[in-house]
Amino acid sequence: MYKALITGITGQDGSYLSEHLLSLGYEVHGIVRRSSVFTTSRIDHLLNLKNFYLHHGDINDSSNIGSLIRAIKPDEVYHLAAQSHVGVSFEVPEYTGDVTGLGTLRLLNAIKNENLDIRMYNASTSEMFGGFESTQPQNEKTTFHPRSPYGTAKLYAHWIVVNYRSAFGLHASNGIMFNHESPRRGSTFVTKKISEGVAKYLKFAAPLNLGNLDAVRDWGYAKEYVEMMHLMLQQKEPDDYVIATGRGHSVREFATEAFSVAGVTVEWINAGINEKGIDSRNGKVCIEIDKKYFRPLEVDFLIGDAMKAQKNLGWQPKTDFYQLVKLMVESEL
Ligand code: NAP
Ligand code: G4F
Repeated sequence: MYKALITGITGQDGSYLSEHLLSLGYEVHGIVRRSSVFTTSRIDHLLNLKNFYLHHGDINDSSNIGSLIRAIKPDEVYHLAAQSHVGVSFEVPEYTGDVTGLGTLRLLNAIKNENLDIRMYNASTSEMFGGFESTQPQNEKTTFHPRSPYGTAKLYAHWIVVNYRSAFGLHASNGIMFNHESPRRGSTFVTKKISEGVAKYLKFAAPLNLGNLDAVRDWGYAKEYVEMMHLMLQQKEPDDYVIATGRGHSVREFATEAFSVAGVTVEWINAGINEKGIDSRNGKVCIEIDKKYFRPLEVDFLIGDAMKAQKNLGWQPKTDFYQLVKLMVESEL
C-alpha cells in the first residue's frame, strides 16, 4: 500500500486530496498544527477511517518534520502548508516568508536527508507571475514577477524545489496552480466571501463589502485540481505544470453571477470607491466597496495556459466558471 504525507491537510486542498488518495487506496498521513480550537472541520468525516492518520507538527519545526518523515516513511509527500492569504502577507511578511518560503526548504531537506526516492509535490502558484511584463495567458515559460510577500515567498519555494531536483535528483514537481475554489474555501478568500455574502444578504439584507472589483482571475474547481497533484507524482520525470481553466473573469463578474444564482439581478452604479451593486428588485444596496480590502499592490490579471498539463498529463478542466459559482452559492443557500 502506498503511503502519502500531506502538509496543510486541514486546508481546502488538503481535504480534497485526502479523499482522492484514500479513494485510490493510499494510506494517508497528515500534519496538523496544535491550536486552541479544532481546525479539522474539513476532514472530520475522514477521522475514523482506517488508513487515515494525523500527526501534530509545524512546517516551521525542522526537527519535527524530519522525525515525521523518518517515522512515517512516505512514498509521496504533498506540500500544501502555507500562510496562503495574499492580502494578509502584506501584514505578516516575515512570517509568510518563513512558513511559505523556508517551510518548503525544511521539508525538502528532511526528504533529502531521509530518502531520495520519496516523491514530492509542491503547491506553487500563479501569484508568482504577478504583473507588469507578464504575458497573457501565462504558462511555464512566462517570466515571474511576484507582487506580494506571499508571491515572493512562493517564488523562493518554487525555485528551491527546482534546485533540489537538479542538485540531488529528487523527484519533486511544482504545480503552478491558478485560483481554485469550492464550498470548502476559506471565508476570507473572495469567492467564498461572495457566496457567503449572498446568503447573508438574502437573510439579513446586509450589504457585502468588497475591495478591488476589477481584478481578473482564472477560477477552477479545487476538487478537480487536486487530482493533478497526484498525477504529477506518477510521471517518470518530475516537472513543473501550470494548472488553469484558460478563462478569466473579474471579481465584479463573480459577484454579479453569484447574486443572479440567488435570483437577484445586480445593477452597478457609480465608479471607484463609490461603486455600488443595487438589488434591481427593490433598489437596496447589496454590494459596497470598502477600501480596507484593497492591497498595497494588486495582481490585475491572471489567466493560465495549461496546454502542457493537457498534453503530458491528459488533463482537461470539467467545471466552468458558471458551474463553479452555482455550486458555491447553492452550497451556502
Ligand atoms: P488553505 O486552505 O489556506 O490551507 C493552508 C493549510 O496550511 C492549512 O491546513 C493550514 O493549517 C496549513 N498551515 C499553515 N501554516 C502552517 C504551518 N506553519 N505548519 C503546518 N501547516 C500550516 O490553502 P489551500 O487553498 O488549501 O491551498 C493549498 C496550498 O496551495 C497552499 O500552499 C496555497 O498557498 C497553494 N495555492 C492555493 C491556490 C488556491 O487557489 N487555493 C492556488 C495556488 C496555490 P491550519 O488549518 O492550522 O491553518
Ligand atoms: O480570493 P483572493 O484573496 O485570492 P488571491 O489573492 O488571488 O490568492 C489566491 O489565489 C492564489 C493563486 O493565484 C493562491 F496562490 C493564494 O494562496 C490564494 O489562494 O483575491 C482574489 C482577488 C484579488 O485581486 C483581491 O484583491 O479578489 C480581490 N478582492 C476584492 N475584494 C478581494 C476582496 N479579495 C479578498 N480576499 N477579499 C475581498 O473582499
